[in-house]
Amino acid sequence: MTGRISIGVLLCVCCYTIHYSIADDIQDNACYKDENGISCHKTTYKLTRLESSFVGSIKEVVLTDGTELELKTLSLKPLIFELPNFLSEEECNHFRSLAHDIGLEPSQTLKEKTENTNFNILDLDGDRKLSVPEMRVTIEEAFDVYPHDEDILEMYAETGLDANNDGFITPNELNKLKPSDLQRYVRSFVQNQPEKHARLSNQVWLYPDNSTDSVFERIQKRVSEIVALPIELVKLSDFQVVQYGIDGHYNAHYDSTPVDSKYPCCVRFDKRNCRICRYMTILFYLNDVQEGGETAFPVADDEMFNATEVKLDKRNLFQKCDEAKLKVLPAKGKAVIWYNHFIDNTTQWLGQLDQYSIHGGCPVKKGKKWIGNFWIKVTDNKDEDIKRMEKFI
Ligand SMILES: [Ca+2]
Ligand SMILES: [Ca+2]
Repeated sequence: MTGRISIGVLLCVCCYTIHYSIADDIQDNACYKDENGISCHKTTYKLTRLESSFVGSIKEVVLTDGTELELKTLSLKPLIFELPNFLSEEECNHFRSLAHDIGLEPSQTLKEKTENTNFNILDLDGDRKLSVPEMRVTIEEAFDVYPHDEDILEMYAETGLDANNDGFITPNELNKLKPSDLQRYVRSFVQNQPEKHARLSNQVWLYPDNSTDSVFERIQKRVSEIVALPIELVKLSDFQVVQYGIDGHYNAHYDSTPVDSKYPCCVRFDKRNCRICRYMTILFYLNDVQEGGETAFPVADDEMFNATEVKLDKRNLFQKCDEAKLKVLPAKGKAVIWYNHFIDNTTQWLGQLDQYSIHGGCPVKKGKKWIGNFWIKVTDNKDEDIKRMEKFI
């Protein structure tokens, strides 16, 4: 068995207002702010990160167009902020109607789409056999399907995989099952159980070829100003609108991937032999949800963070949303922003993935939920990123 062992490596809730202008935070003297957002001289490009000293702090921000916003810190690990009324009612409606006109399609994760017969067997405790939870997590990671422990036992009974019926799968027992047969079993298992998919929603990419409209341009500038990143970098972002119906959810996941020298970061929509790299996520709520649909961060500011425990017990938000350390309530126009990565000290560019940034969408209980995902994409190749940014200068 090829084992892979995964080892895990005073909330102050009060309101405190700081009068603040983003201009004070702009990268350095080589950057400036005008009605187009933040611009910098290309030799000085570096990533920046907003600062916050405690959870609950509120900064009042005035944008160049006069818009007044409140930036509230929701968590430090990962660094998360919320901004009520970041989008106007009209802007929310604009994105929804555009998404509707283009047409939304069922969301499918990469693992659901592709043949996967070369997956990791997750023997988390290293005892060279798979317990029921370890098999469950193996299936979750391989196929983005979330069975319950009882489903695993049913699978053993139906396939005869657990030959000696002791609830553990040894390498010998596992060898009798072909990966392609396991994949077939899992796909047929999940067919009529939509809640056991990692993700249940419809989605559409807006502006995939960088074509844009005046509303979107306005939002890009607003994002650039708020997060104090160059407008040219913000313009490299992807924007996706997602709609969740009743029971619609997205189990906890990372929006980005750990640094890995074997796989470079993907550029735009080319997803072959590369990994997805998104420095920041800016999530917009495009409507008010009647009930449910919170954005959950299972381990936000969790002093007891343990990567193995996250894998085993914290990702199934369809079942366990209430156990999340932080749940953000949807509200039309609100933006939630967080950092998926740290900044690399040497390059001042994309650094390590923040393991605390795992998050997802709780099931919608009543009504519909519409969101926009705005991902600030930064790759591990700064020079190439700058070349791509230059076409917007
Ligand atoms: Ca084990
Ligand atoms: Ca056995």
